[in-house]
Amino acid sequence: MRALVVSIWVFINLVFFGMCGYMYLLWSQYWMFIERQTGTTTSTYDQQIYYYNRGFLPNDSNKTHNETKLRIKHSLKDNVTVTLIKNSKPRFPNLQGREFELDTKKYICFKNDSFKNCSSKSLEFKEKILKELRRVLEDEGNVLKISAENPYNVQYKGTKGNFYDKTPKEIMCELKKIQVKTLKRGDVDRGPHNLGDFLPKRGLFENRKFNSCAIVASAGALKDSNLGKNIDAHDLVLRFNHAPTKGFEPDVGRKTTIRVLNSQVVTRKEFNFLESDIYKNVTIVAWDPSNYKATLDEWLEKPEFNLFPTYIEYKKRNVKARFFLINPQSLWELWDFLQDNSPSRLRRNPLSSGFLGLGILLPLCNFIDVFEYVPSTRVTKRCHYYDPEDNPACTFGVWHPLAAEKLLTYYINTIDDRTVFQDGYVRISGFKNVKC
Ligand code: NCC
Repeated sequence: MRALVVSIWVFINLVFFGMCGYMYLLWSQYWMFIERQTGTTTSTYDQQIYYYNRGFLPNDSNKTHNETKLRIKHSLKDNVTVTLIKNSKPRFPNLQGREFELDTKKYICFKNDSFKNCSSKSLEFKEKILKELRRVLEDEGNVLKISAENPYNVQYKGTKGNFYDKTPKEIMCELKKIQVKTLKRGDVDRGPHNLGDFLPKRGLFENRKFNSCAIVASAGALKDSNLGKNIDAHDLVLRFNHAPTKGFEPDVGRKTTIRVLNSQVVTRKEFNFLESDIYKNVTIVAWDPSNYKATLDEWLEKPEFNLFPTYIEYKKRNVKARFFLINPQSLWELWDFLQDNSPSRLRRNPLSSGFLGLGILLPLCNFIDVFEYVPSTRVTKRCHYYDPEDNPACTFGVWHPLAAEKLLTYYINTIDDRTVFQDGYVRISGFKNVKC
């Protein structure tokens, strides 16, 4: 009898405390949601989104509204009213946990480190960085923490999966089905300003194959990396946007075969696209996102940044130039692939140029070394190797689903962890070597 009373007592207590815990969780989530709506959150990643979109932090009151407009990107168009967020303390503990500790020096191997010691440093770092990427990915999927903006009207109808449930080979086989297409002359029925007349007759490197290819992410971690010679030893080198080589050769090399540019770089005055030498004597591949379901014609009529006049002008000035435009539908095919293989909801924004670069090279190369995309022990808060600005969002992602891109890229990597986390590159097999 006594045992029965005790059991009932324990049971009632369990139910009571369980319910209290559950209500506390709901309550704290609710207040975090309210804080987000009223713009008083201090979540590190939310601040970074703010920073990323506007170019300064919420409490940086020196910036004027005009500067704000200049730095606004993609979906936040000029008529957005920007309200400065007050920097307040959260009323409830931050359930996201601490920001990633970017003091990664202790994981760097030195000459006098034994092989074993270096391997364990690499392993420790790997666990830390992957955990952080996973945390960001989970946060992105939590609509209570992150805004559920959907500027491209993405209507994903697939089934979210988890790449960990598949083998790297299965992932590669799925990826192999996606063809990143560039527009050819016949694809466009003249189009705006007779664009069709200026497009190349063939696709990008249609009849060429390369053995070794390098993708140079523009990450701050390339600074002092001394990777220049290694990068230049590849048959093809792909770089992004306005990332320079001049003055940075020891770290990033001097060879450039392809430059992948987002449409801001092609269209905005500050990048001086038509004049700058950086965009001469290289193959250029530019991309601009369409709406998720848009047809090619709809995009041609209404690109996000109007890159066609500049495209045509460039082709007029450089008749033989190899300048390609990505078919925007390929961007969303890649996005679908990533969402099909990510357990949580991805940001409804296009992938970064980095993952697109990989998609472009996979059919062309025997193998691809991707430099400082999966962060190595050199990672700091620095955004780019060519610019002293600190912004960890560039590495972990806030606008593009970078965390998902990087986790998946690491999963299909074929080289040892020491190379990935100490030397700073992953190696991905070209499609030719993937037998499905
Ligand atoms: O910064 P960005 O990217 O030009 O970098 C090119 C690619 O390198 C990888 N990267 C970069 C920095 C970092 N710390 N880690 C990284 O892994 C990413 O894969 C990235 O794609 C872009 O993708 O085109 C992007 O372009 C910039 C910007 O438009 C251009 O640099 C021109 O100024 C975007 N930033 C802003 O618009 C503020 C960025 O969102 C994406």
